[in-house]
Amino acid sequence: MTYETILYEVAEGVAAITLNRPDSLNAFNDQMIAEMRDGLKRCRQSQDVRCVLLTGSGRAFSAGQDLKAVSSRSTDFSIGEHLRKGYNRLILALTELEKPVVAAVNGVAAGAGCSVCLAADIRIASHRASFIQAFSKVGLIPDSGSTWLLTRLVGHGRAYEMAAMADPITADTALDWGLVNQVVPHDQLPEISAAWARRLAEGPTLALGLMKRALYRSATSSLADALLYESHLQEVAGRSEDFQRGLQAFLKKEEPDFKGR
Ligand code: LHQ
Repeated sequence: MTYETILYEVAEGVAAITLNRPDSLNAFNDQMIAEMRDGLKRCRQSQDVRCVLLTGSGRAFSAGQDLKAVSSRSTDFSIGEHLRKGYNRLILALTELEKPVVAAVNGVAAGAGCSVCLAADIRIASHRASFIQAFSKVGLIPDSGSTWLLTRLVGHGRAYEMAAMADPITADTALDWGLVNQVVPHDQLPEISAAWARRLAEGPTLALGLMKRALYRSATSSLADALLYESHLQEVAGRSEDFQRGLQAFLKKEEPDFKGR
């Protein structure tokens, strides 16, 4: 698939996916959802990709669903079907990808654009970034995973406030609430987020993928189940080449050269 609404580049183990419809603040139309899903499939399949870096071109990360595209649909357009066939699969492609996903939030992330941010594993925000659960402004409820992901990140009270009020949350407040990992000066965002992504890509990415799976699963399991699941996944990590490399490097007092296998 050739892409018209996203940019896709791989370098140094990092696949950079840039949402690229800047005139509409990178709002998602059907084509952009499909291209992003295809890009994530490539990331999953390629051994050259050990980390994904998401960002937006222009002044926004993403303004969410393209509302102009929605308004031009016929009256029997089903939002539920649209979500099930598009965004739900996109969000699961991000959260089930067993590779770290970093979002470099370069500007406003609204509606489903905010949900996509929340589905990343690490969020680095420009000081110009803001987060808007814009759904209620158009009479909708949070979707594309926001009810689940946002509540787990910031708790019910703040999630409800964001969803009901739909006010922009600044980067500094987002940091204070645990919604982002770091806030950086706008002009340093590309460099700093790329450094995070490269560092993750050089890490024990097999283990980073397994821990992502375990962390998501822990949200819906008992402690006893989590302990059992950890022991299964640790069995896998413990048989990896990376564990041997890590162990030998520790004994030799060297930096490990992890391969992600
Ligand atoms: C846009 C959009 C946009 C199209 C800005 N669409 N053009 C899922 C399934 C199905 C149905 C519905 O929804 C969903 C999930 C959702 O995502 S619902 C939530 C959808 N998103 C929103 O409600 C956010 C709408 N946008 C805004 O509130 C503002 O644009 C924000 C606060 C993001 C930015 O405000 P400003 O910085 O003042 O920019 P602007 O409003 O002037 O926008 C710049 C341009 O981008 C403008 O186009 P124009 O031709 O006039 O220059 C906007 O129309 C366009 N744009 N968001 N979602």
